[in-house]
Amino acid sequence: MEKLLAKVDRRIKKLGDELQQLYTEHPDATIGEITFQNLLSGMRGMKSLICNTSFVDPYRGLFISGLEVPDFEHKTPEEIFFLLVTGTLPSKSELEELSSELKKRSKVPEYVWKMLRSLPKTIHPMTMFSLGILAMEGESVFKKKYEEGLHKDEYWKYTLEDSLNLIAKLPSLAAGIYRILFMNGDIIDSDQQLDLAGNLTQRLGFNRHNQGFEELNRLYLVLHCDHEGGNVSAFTSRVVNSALSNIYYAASAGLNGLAGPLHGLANQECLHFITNIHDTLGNKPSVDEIRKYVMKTLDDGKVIPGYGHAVLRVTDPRFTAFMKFGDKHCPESPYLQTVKKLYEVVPDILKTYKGGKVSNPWPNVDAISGSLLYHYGMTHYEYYTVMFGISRVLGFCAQNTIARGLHQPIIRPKSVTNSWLKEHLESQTVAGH
Ligand code: AMX
Repeated sequence: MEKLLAKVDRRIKKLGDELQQLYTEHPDATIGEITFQNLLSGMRGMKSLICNTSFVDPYRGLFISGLEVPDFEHKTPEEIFFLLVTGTLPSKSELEELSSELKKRSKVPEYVWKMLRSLPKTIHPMTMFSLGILAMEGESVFKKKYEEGLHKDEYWKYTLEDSLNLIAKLPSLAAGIYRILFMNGDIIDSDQQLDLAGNLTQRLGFNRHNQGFEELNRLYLVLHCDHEGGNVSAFTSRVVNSALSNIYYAASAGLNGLAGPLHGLANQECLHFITNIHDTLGNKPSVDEIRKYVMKTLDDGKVIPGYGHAVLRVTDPRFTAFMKFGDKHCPESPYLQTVKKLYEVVPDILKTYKGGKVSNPWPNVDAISGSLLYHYGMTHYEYYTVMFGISRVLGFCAQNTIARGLHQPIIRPKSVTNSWLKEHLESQTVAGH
């Protein structure tokens, strides 16, 4: 772990020095103003958090330390975690060190399986995933060290230590949930030779050489890793960890946010949407039929899953990366074909829908990801957000490690009441006159 620790240490020092210098030079700087509209619109666009793991450009999508999606889509989840937390891709020896650490830490404790097996089969896999992580909270090294009296400067080291312990177990935990809920319940052992994505594929019980399924899983674990700090799941994990609740609490909490249909559950919703289209219109619906189906969905007061975004204003480059994969591996898939037909009609419809109120009519990552899993035989679409979640925990872990290294305080914005607002706005109007 020495190489990783040394690099994270250097990065934290550099980021901390930069912030300190900026603050010294601009102590009274204004970053932006808060409008009434911000308060009403879920704080959309309000700059209120520092996050250096990644950045989302509205017109170019996700950046991780200067790399865009096409630059890193062929990397492994291990390389991506290293990139998120250190700001650089690992050298061969750095990657070997990280991979071997993860392999050593991959065993999920027996009590977790016992607890998961005792749950009703009606439970959602995301609930099991979140519970499984929460159940391991007692393993937190950060918590133990904190109880012994940990110096603030060391917080990040044990946040990272917990992060590695957690990340290492995620493929096993997630695959075990799939086996318990949808298969015969047998847990498949890990293969020490395999990386995170290989292990996930093997433990799910799929043939690892099934025409690219392992490659798809690797891409899946890479593309969903992080999307800066303000999205529901990352922000939740940041808030929870800012109270020094350890990474198990923070990851479980973040995943509970990811489980919402307007966020990570949208991939499940998309597949549901596509299978409903196929059930109603057959496996090869025409573009016109799809257009009518979309219009009816909107008329029924529902959203079109997989379309729109709080930050992006173009087609999500992660959508494009999955599309490239689909075109290479399964161009004839009826699911992929329907995704393409939706792409042909939905943006034009959303551009004028509700008088042009939809800020972004273009597809996000969830519009396509599930259809590829479905093609490979993973037809239990309730499970897709768990796949998203394994990857997103990489971002939670990296963000919180750095936040603790920078000694960022507990997150606590101010809320106001209607009467406060009324008085404030009225006093401004009087002042304006
Ligand atoms: N279908 C129908 N209506 C949509 C829409 C869609 N795909 N996207 C936005 N709208 C509507 C909103 O519901 C809102 O209507 P309202 O004012 O009557 O409530 C209006 O357009 C303005 O919203 P917005 O500024 O465009 O979006 P937002 O920033 O408030 O919300 C998001 C963003 C993603 C929640 C929204 O686009 C949405 O619900 N999309 C569908 C669900 C989805 O794909 N979520 C996944 C996002 C990516 C992720 O987190 N994984």
